[in-house]
Amino acid sequence: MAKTTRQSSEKSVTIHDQKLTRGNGGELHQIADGDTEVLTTAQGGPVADDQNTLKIGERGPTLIEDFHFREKIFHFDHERIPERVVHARGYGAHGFFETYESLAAYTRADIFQRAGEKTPVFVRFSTVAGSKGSFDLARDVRGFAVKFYTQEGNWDLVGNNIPVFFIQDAIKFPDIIHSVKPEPDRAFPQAQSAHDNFWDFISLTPESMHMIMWVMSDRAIPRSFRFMQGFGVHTFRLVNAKDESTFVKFIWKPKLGMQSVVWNEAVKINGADPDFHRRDLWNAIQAGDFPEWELNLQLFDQKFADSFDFDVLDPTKLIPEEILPPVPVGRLVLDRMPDNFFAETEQVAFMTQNVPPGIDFSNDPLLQGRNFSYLDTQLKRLGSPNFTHIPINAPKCPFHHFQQDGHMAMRNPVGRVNYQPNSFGEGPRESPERGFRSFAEAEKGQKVRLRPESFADHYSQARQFFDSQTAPEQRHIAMALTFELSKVETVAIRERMVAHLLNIDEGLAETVADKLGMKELPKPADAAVAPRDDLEPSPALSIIENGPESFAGRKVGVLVSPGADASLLKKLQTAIEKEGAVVEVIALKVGGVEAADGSWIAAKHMIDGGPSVLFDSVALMLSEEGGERLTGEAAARDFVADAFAHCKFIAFTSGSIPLLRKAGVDPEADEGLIELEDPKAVAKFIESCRKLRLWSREMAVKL
Ligand code: HDE
Repeated sequence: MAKTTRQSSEKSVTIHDQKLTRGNGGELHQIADGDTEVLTTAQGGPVADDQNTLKIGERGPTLIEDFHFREKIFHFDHERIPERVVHARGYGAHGFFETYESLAAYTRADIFQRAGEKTPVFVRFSTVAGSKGSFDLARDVRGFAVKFYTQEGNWDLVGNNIPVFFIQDAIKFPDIIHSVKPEPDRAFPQAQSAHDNFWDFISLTPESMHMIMWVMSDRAIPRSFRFMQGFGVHTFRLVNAKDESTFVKFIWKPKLGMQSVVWNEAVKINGADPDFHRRDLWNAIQAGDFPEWELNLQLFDQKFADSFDFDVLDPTKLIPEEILPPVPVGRLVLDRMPDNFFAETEQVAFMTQNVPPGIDFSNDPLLQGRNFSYLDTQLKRLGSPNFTHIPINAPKCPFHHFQQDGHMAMRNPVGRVNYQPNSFGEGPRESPERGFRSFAEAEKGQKVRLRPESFADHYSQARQFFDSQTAPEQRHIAMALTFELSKVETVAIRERMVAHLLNIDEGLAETVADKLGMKELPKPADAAVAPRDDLEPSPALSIIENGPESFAGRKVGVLVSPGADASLLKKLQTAIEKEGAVVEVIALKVGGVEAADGSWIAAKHMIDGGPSVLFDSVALMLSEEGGERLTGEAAARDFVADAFAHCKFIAFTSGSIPLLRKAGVDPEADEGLIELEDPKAVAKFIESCRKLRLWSREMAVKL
């Protein structure tokens, strides 16, 4: 038996200016002095020892009487709440919405009455399929949920970064989600649609084809939450004080323009930084570079709805901006991160049915179904009907009702009267004037389970979306479909998908079939309505056509070696920062390098920890000797080869040429490689960076 050795007395140690005391077994205790708070139990009892359980003798059994230990472990055991069944992985921020002009002609919603009015908001971005701990750059739809704390109650605009959806009726939601989630017997793949079940369901669901074009496009691999659009998806209604209704579609447009990554890059980012998107939002907000979006409305009346090519209640269709131009009505600014992720981002409860007076629903069957689901899901996740008592969910305007009691009730009514009508003259009353009045739409018809015929054209807008993409974007769609279907083991599913693609674009179908190694093309899928070829392309649907005009908000990775030119680096850094972008330095050692002039260049990453996929552009600032040295480093060669393959702009010093060559990159290959020979080259580099990527290189690198 090991012998217990009791140390003679407790010793004091100082670690990072903190005075700690060593206990009997050498464990460290942080002991309160006059200035610090005393650690307590949740019941408020002061704690003497937080390092050791209560035992009989030093090496004896633990006592059940140890209430401090019991409470600590009990609480820990219950720390998790169920993750969201969809959109589990998310990241949120606080901010405000500023109304540009009064929209009183269209809506009596208080938030839209006064120009310049600022309304507090909380926004949560998310992926859909992956669980809470999955990686950020999955190929997936992104949630874009906004909670406006208006003066007349919370308004939740629970949207996505894609304006259409997979299904037309809410009853199919559990099926589509089951199909994309990990397969139930094997519990994989995580956060990926590239598997049999998903494509099996999709290939049997023609109404998904429009959405599939979006999900296979670069929209599903955004560079940042800050560079993506958001959409309310459904047609909603605005209702004015005279109870007149106008249909509306909601669109968020990022001030910094749109940007996505390429798939090969996404795969590598997931390994290098699974938190890429949340880190990006955190860093931008902490640096005071507050992301902004404009809220745009597409407003239309019944006459437009009747004349439009598709049913405005069908959530698999959009209204092209060229046909119905969106009107900017306000801006959203995110300027503060939550103090606590769990309290706010995890516990926030968005609900489509949270609409203030003046905003109303349409009969879109998906929206109608959502209005049921979101309330229900909060009870499961947050565990009590009192989830509105949690500060992030509570309205910020006065509220009065007779709801009471239940688990975790935090606000309890005072006084005798908890009902109405009552004759004691107490408590709140209804207000027909101020209160929510549903738009009095006339409805008639038989009770049926039927899909309207006006929802039956599943291919025309899918084709229009594909036709509206630039050549590189079309290539990306073909490559994404090929990649995803290559992971599908059942050949019949691949064939069924190609049969659908034939109804969208023959060239696309042929490319995918060829890349899948299919010997012959299947027959086109049966279409309930023949796909149209007369829809004009809509340039608004392309990311590349709607990129930013500046490089602001982006990031340059600068690889340095010992002996680098510190003054050139300074010039480059100043120019990049003037553009509103950020520089991060990468070196062989994270400590940094000594520059040619003897100064010290600090690095943020060591080369293995800072691959070029984390940056929008790169600069190689290597000395002659340093350049040679780095040719022997696999991570340095990957840094260059990836930046080139991902069509990034690359600035380089002459000392970097050996590394470029070793990575298989000809320094004169194209105009995206910019040698930093003179100060003018810095300006040229920045100007190039504004284009984000040199897409013309893509065919040469054949990603
Ligand atoms: Fe959701 N969705 N959804 N959804 N959804 C949820 O609610 C649901 C749909 C969206 O950051 C859940 O609180 C049904 C479309 C976002 O917390 C759940 C249907 C759009 C978020 C739910 C849809 C969305 C959710 C899970 C088909 C874009 C995350 C957790 C009828 C317009 C919100 C929760 C956040 C979350 C149900 C379809 C967006 C289960 C039944 C279409 C952004 O209630």
